[in-house]
Amino acid sequence: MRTGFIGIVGRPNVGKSTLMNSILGEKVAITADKPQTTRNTIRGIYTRLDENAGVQMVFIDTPGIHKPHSKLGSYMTESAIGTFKEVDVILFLVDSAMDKGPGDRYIIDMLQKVETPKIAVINKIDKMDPEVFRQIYESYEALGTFDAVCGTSALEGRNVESLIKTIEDFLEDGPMYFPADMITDHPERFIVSEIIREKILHYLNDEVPHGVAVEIESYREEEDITRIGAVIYCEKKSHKGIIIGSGGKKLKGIGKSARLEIEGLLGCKVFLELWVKVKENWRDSDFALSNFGYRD
Ligand SMILES: Nc1nc2c(ncn2[C@@H]2O[C@H](COP(=O)(O)OP(=O)(O)OP(=O)(O)O)[C@@H](O)[C@H]2O)c(=O)[nH]1
Ligand SMILES: [Mg+2]
Repeated sequence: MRTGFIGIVGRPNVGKSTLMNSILGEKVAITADKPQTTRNTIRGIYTRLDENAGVQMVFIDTPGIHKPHSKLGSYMTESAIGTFKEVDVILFLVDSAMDKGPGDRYIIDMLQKVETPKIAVINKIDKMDPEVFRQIYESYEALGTFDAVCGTSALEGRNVESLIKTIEDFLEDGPMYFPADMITDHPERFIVSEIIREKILHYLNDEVPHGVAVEIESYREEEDITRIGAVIYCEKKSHKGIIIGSGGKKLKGIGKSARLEIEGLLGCKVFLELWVKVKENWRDSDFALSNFGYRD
């Protein structure tokens, strides 16, 4: 059986989490049309059992690599870069925006120093002019840094199968790391807190969601319902007001859409209670970061 760990790295917002979900055929990582959505490394397991040769790929979706402005940002970028040497294959994702701008160049320079097999994945081909795609494709081939170059649409699932085949070529025989039916090894509580954070990212704009952390305070599984209490921490009093919204409307919307998705995940009825609290500058507090799980 061919098995291995595959790191998905790149600038923020290029579609790393969407690609991992598309490969898995299930949503494990949250996604949003905003940079710096993913904050931790998120593992997703793809297993295919064949009679002769099965495969298990453990994907590690990472935070977008960016110039950090807080301790949280440093943690995010460091945890992404830290995967380079821990995996068997690296997928470097790009899109057409800022093709090989300073952000991409910075990552490529680092990747050049790493021996691990590397695949450049040009994502979002669904909204790319074929000529632009051809140019980006050829420029990545010409770099000589990558062992293969692919184009995908993670959103539409285009070329995802062929990317899986390409990854397979770089894997060697090895042990199965996880049971065949396991899709992630993160606890449900973590996924639940991420779903709530995703809805906040979807409902709110500007700097508010970037300063939000979600902590699950209580989690009680009863016979026919799971009761979850979560605190949404934000950095400013004014942000608290925005999250709650007039007459509590925003928070209600966030809570309802989170609850519906959590019910789908857990397969049971969910009672979700949300509170909003202010914790000033938590993104630069070592104590808060480790409480929220943003430190090792
Ligand atoms: N059109 C198009 N949009 C895509 C594609 N893949 C991802 N997106 C969109 O791009 C946005 C960012 O996707 P994410 O998967 O959250 O990106 P990411 O690289 O994980 O972002 P960070 O976690 O912030 O680093 C979302 O709005 C996705 O729906 C694609 O193939 N085509
Ligand atoms: Mg992501």
